[in-house]
Amino acid sequence: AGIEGIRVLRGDFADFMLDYKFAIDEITTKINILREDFNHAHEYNPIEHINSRLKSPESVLEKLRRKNYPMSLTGIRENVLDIAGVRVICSFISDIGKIRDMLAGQEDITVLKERDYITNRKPNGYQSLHLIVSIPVFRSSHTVRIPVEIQIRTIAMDFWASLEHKIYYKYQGEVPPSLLSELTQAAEAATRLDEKMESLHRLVENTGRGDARPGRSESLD
Ligand code: 0O2
Repeated sequence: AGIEGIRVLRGDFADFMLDYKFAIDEITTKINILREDFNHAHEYNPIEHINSRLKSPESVLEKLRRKNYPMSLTGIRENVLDIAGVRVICSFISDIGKIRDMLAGQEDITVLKERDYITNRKPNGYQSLHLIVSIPVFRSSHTVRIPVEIQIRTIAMDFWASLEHKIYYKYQGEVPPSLLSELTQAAEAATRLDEKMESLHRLVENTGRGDARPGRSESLD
């Protein structure tokens, strides 16, 4: 990791990284609460699953070097905003905005940055809503605000992104143009599938919840 990198890795680095682990724990808990509460209130679950990852010290240092950020804990804290990453996979496109608003509206969450790659998809076809938020982490001796990158996308968007990621790494960034064009087409197919699922979902929702289920009375809804 280089001499400076090794110096950074020593000492307070483990403690520094713990802040991000705790921030992931907090955001994950918040999302799990929203999932359970939403399900309780609406008998509908907008979240398929949640993943999280803590960036490895090696990739933190690699990013510092690549982007020429200062090699210090402050340099990392201020510039590398995706050390804590949480990915929320939703059932339908319309769930993405709901989850975003429910998180962004919480008092202790501050939205630092937002990138909407759904309205403005990337040229390769990548779609996802990215939020960089900050959240207070209460340690035994102090409180600190920690950035967390939250990616919110549908199952189809996630399916595409994970395959694209594998292909990109396999070709070490030099993906043959024909494959790139096939991938863009696959992204369009994913969008069509999402749109179809969204319209089916609306149709089912509008059919009248509970009507088709035996033993349920109107007044319970
Ligand atoms: P990993 O291993 O997932 O963390 P920066 O993060 O500062 O370099 P930027 O532009 O601020 O770049 O971030 P951006 O583009 O909003 O989001 C970066 C992350 O989004 C990536 O993290 C990926 O997880 C995901 N992402 C962005 N574009 C693509 C894409 O074209 N294909 C796929 N599969 N994922 C994408 P990392 O750090 O690259 O990787």
